Amino acid sequence: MPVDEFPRYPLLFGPSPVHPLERLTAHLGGAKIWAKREDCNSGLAYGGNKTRKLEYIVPDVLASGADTLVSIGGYQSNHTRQVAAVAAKLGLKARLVQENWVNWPDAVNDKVGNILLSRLMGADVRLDPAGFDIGIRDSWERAMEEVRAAGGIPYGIPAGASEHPLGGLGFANWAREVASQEAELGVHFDTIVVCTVTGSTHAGMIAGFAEQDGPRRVIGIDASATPASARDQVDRIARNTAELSGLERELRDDEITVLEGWAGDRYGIPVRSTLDAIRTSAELEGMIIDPVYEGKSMAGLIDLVRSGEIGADSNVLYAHLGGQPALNAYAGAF
Ligand code: 1AC
Repeated sequence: MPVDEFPRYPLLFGPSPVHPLERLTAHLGGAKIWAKREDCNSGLAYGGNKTRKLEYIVPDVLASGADTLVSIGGYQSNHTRQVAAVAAKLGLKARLVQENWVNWPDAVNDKVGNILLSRLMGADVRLDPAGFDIGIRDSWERAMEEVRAAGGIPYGIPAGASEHPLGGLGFANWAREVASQEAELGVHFDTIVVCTVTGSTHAGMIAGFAEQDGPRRVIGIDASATPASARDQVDRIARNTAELSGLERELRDDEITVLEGWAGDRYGIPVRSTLDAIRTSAELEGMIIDPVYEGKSMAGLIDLVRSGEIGADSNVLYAHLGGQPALNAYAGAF
């Protein structure tokens, strides 16, 4: 069934803004760069990419009769913060497993930023010592059991909502939104640059753009530092989402591009190019990006434009996914 026929619970202000990054474009001296801002997409706890995905999951939550959303991420998970916000908005409880995904020495890493916001919104936040993994976790399944044992009705949302069967639809719809914004602006974005970790943001875009005509590359920049698993996950979710949303052909392998080289050695640990990209974006555009996701995808974009891999005649749309609430946990890096 086409994506616009799926039930959707509105959580966004409307289409997220698209605007040119003129000083960054001039600085790099190549392709024209624009941004589409999921960091300004909603009034729910600063919004972000997961809020868009949750629009398609909430109808299923409401139909299930659940009273508790159960989700998982790192201490500085944007996803769990957005789940906490949606739970607050719906009058549900949130039980969050916050794993120690990033061995980051800042003493307030488990106290400020995303995790602080989740606590403020009344979520039951439990720290777990397990390290980074994008797959389905026992701790998350145990949390659901515990909610059940206490008489609650859990609704499980996996990390990044990515392994959820409806997790790709939000960004399949994003692709449609881009097409109508292109018509309004009179521009065609031949290249999309997006950060990839758990995969459903990137995968949804691939499935959504596959319905449209016109040459377009969707370049996922790996920030997981486990690019083989990230690529497998993007591939699988893109194909599932394409099938779910009625694409009448198989996706081609060349539609699934995950580039590595900007993640450093570990998820969540910024490297020199990450910090440079954060400063460049802040100093030239006043656009705040973060050390875990957008700092890495922006570093990729900068190198691809400078090297000419993205040609000077391109119009590039940079997907800002809204990771910046984690910044305070990284004060030591600056
Ligand atoms: C990893 C899913 C992810 C988050 O915010 O927890 N982006």
